[in-house]
Amino acid sequence: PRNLILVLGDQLTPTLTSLAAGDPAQDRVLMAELHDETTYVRHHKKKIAFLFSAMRHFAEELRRAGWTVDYVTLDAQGNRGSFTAQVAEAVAELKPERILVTEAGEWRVAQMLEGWRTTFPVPVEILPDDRFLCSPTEFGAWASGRQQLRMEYFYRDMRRRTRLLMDGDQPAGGRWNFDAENRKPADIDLFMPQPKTYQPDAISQDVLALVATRFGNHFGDLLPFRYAVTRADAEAAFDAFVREALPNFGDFQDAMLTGQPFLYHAVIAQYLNCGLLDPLRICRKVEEAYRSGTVKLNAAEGFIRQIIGWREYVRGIYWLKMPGYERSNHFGHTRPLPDFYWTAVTDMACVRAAVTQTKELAYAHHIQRLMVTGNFALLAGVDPHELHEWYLCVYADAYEWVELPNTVGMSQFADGGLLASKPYAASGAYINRMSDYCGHCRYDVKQRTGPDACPFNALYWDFIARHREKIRHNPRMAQMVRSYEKFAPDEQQRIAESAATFLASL
Ligand code: FAD
Ligand code: DLZ
Ligand code: SF4
Repeated sequence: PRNLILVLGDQLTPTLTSLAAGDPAQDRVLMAELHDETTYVRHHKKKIAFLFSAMRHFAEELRRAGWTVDYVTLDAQGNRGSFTAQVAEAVAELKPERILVTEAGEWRVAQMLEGWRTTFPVPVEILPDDRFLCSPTEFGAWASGRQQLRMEYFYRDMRRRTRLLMDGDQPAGGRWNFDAENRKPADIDLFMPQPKTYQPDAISQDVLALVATRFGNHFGDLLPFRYAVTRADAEAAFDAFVREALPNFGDFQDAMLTGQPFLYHAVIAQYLNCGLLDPLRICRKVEEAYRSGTVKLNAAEGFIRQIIGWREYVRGIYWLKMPGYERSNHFGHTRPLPDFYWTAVTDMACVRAAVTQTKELAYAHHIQRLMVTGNFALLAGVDPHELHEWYLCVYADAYEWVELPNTVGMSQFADGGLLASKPYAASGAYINRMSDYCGHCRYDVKQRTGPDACPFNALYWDFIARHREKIRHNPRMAQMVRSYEKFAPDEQQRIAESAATFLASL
């Protein structure tokens, strides 16, 4: 072949730049299921099964489009276990004129690709990934010279650039952001929509058998397996979301409800992040739903902000700060990750619900990740790097470029406030307001200290106390520091003791 085109597991997009630069008649595509990629963290079984099945279906899609694809399954004779070894073998065997690859999503793999320029005997061409709106270079230019990075201003630029929800040069509805209307707790609703599910086809069945034998000791339940694994099915799942759940997406974005893992969320990040869905295309569909009157502006705007705002912004921060960002630890936290992050065995009903559904589905929605598991780890002083590896491992949508800034920056404030303007620390009162978990809990959310008090309460005030010198100057935290300092000394004492007793029991 003229070109050897390597397609990575999260590049399942037919318009990918490396494919666009190639020619099906002359080039060879290489895709591989690799031991190293499944174990740099020991990913959830369902995540591996999802990605392998989506990769195999994509290889079929490429073959139908006329490409010759060498697809190396995990159990194939010639499987070499890593990108570098697999490509080295293909180069030796096929003697291509050059290697084409679209830039990698994560720093570790990007370094690997760069290294090939000197180690392989053929030229390596690394092409930009145009599935994102804002390139790392453009983000760097936006960030340089700013005192403070704030998502909101980045987002407005992306709205202007994409023309999404714009009326001339003004935002639709006269405001950029309708988040203030999105703070409602959810009620039990018999007609709660559910994400569209799919039965495993023959390809998925093969993958499920492989994952069961090869990754039996990884975290999480493999079955039932209900994710879409083709572009067409992922699109249909998204269309169903737009019809059924999007109308309520904004209103209940921060809500949590027992037995309802999905609420009005889209459950599409796993499809977007491996390339089955295109971010701009789905945002255009959402704008269309707003323009045609089927969803309100707060829902459409809230959704589009997550995609062209948050998703692009965290990726920009990732490339701006890597390498090194993964070791950020502003508060100097060192506690090992408690066992219940893996077992779900805890009396805290909110944590139990989040971890249980994570095991079952490889999914938890944003507020569960941020305000339950993330918040608990922050208050308990868990080592942010260990927590980062947990999030990277357990969610079907987790890739380092998006997971790391969300964990280290947004949820742990470990970057000292680069990404988020204040630590997302909260006591049980927040969880009680946004969910029905506390009603099912053995702890009392109204008590601050003592053996029956909600652990989040003492831990929250203890966190404020321990770190008050670091957070006192944050305008959004100063009030909490003052409140703590107004507590009587014996109350402060009880807080410290309650927190210490609970932490010692972990
Ligand atoms: P919805 O709530 O329906 O939102 C729609 C889409 O918006 C998502 O699919 C996603 O693509 C995008 N989005 C929303 N919030 C964010 C955000 N903060 N950052 C980036 N994109 C966002 N998201 C990942 O895609 N991968 C991760 O590994 C990941 N790890 C996270 C770890 C922590 C600690 C936290 C607090 C958040 C993390 N997120 C991650 C962001 C967010 O929680 C998920 O994108 C979301 O829960 C996915 O579910 P959904 O598709 O139903 O999203
Ligand atoms: C996450 C993942 C997993 C579990 N397995 C593979 C694989 O077997 N083959 C592959 O090409 N990619 C896999 N990936 C994605 C990569 O680890 C990595 O996240 C992306 O290539 C982004 O750089
Ligand atoms: Fe969680 Fe505390 Fe409520 Fe129990 S009482 S569910 S631990 S917030």
